[in-house]
Amino acid sequence: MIVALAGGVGAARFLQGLVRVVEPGDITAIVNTGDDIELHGLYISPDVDIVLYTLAGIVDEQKGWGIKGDTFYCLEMLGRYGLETWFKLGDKDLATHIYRTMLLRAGYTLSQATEAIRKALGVEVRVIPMSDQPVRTIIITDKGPMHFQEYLVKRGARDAVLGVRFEGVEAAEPAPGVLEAIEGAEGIIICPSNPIVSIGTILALRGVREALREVEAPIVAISPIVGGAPVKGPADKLMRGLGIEVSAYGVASLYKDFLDYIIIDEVDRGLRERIEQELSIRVVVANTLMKTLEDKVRLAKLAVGLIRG
Ligand code: FO1
Repeated sequence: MIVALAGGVGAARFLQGLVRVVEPGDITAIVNTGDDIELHGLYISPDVDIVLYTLAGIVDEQKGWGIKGDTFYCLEMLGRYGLETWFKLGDKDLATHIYRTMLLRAGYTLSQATEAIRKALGVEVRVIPMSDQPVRTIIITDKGPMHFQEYLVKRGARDAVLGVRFEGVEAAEPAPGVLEAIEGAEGIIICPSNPIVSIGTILALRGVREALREVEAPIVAISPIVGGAPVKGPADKLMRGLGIEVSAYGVASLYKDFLDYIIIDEVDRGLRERIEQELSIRVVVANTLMKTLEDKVRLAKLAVGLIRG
């Protein structure tokens, strides 16, 4: 089994390549749920949905989230009732959130609800939300603490970041199967996701970092930072806010206690020696931008090649 630690868009794009290199049934994706939010009485799990929609072939490829060709009539109507509409929930997307919320109210755990959605969408990759208990990523800014989606989507990541808090993480457990998947993995891939609020959340769960340190299987990360900037999202602002160098070196430093290999982009070739010498992580230089399906497959082949030797 190949295990992938995943956030949203970057991870989902990488997984599109991975399913063409490894049997989908031999892949387990452990997905961040720190971004989850309740809006309009519905439970929304953005990263889980991004991964599921992408693997089901129904994602809006341009945006990387939501369902392609979706309409927004429900949201428009909610706006007429004076409700907040900054989080763009499409009509089809809303069906997922209604279904998930129904299942949760009926007593399903988040991982059981995710499994039901996965099956209905015909996704063969095993997708596990990182925890069945709530963990909320709170960004501490100069305007006060706020939910990650409020920081990113509502306020466009414009506030100065002073810190990050994972509310509830002490009480939360990794979801059933998370530690077992890591312990029994043939190899582990840290997807090109935000190292603070996507992968960092998963690593903050009790026992996850320890399991990664102890596992014998190779662990490979793909840097989401290319040429000093994230391919997508606010990783630079968050890393800078926490005093972490915004580079592939900075990413590697966050994983240095368990990582065997990091794949960095050709433009970052100059960081190779520093990462290898200071952090003792082997560096592979490649084109990491995933524009076409061929790019995704090539990157997945490289990562799997490092695992399989
Ligand atoms: N991202 C946005 O930038 N704007 C949105 O309005 C938005 C809506 C949305 C709805 C459903 C969903 O599953 C994801 C959505 N996202 C939106 C993406 C999401 O907020 C972030 O990309 C992830 O949480 C980051 O990992």
